[in-house]
Amino acid sequence: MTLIALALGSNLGDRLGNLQTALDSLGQGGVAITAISSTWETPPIPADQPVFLNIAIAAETALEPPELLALCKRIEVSEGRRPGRHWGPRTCDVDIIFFGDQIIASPTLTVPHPRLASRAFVLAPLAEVLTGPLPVLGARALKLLAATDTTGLRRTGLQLHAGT
Ligand code: A4P
Ligand code: MG
Repeated sequence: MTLIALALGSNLGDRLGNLQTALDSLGQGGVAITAISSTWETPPIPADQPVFLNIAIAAETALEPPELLALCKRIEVSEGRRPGRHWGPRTCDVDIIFFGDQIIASPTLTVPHPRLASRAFVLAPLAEVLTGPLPVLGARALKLLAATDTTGLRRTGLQLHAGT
């Protein structure tokens, strides 16, 4: 089993429902969720689209990285995500942040996620599920978060749960 961290985001439709469905599908697909962050409302980047709901999870899986990526992409498609513009609005985005302490640089998969350290919408939820030094990077998520722009970031009272 490998310890992994995923970041999920939604800014179209039933955002909370989309995220919960993604958690259910991850569970059914071989991802055993061990921690789920609070649900955060985050200003969109770029700004000309609806506000996002973002969460992070920690989990264990026996899947290999390409299998996990395929699962993430299947979930995005099954949630009705259509090909759109880069960084554009989406019903559901599932990104692999860490896969154990592996460094992966293939044409289809980059881990740790390349924009992790500059993104408050990833780091704020991540800091709740990975409190210690992060894999590969060594720094704590909270420390990295302090160097980012956290304007408009808001923890909602909504809590998601691991699927049944
Ligand atoms: N890919 C490579 N590495 C990874 C990885 N670690 N995890 C490849 C997942 N996928 C990875 O992704 C394009 C391709 O990246 C995949 O087919 C996969 O082979 P995509 O999800 O189809 O496209 P995208 O999401 O538009 O591009 P990208 O670069 O992944 O964008 P990000 O970094 O996911 O950013 N603002 C707020 N507030 N909250 C958000 O969640 N998200 C984005 C998307 C932009 N702005 C946002 C948010
Ligand atoms: Mg993505």
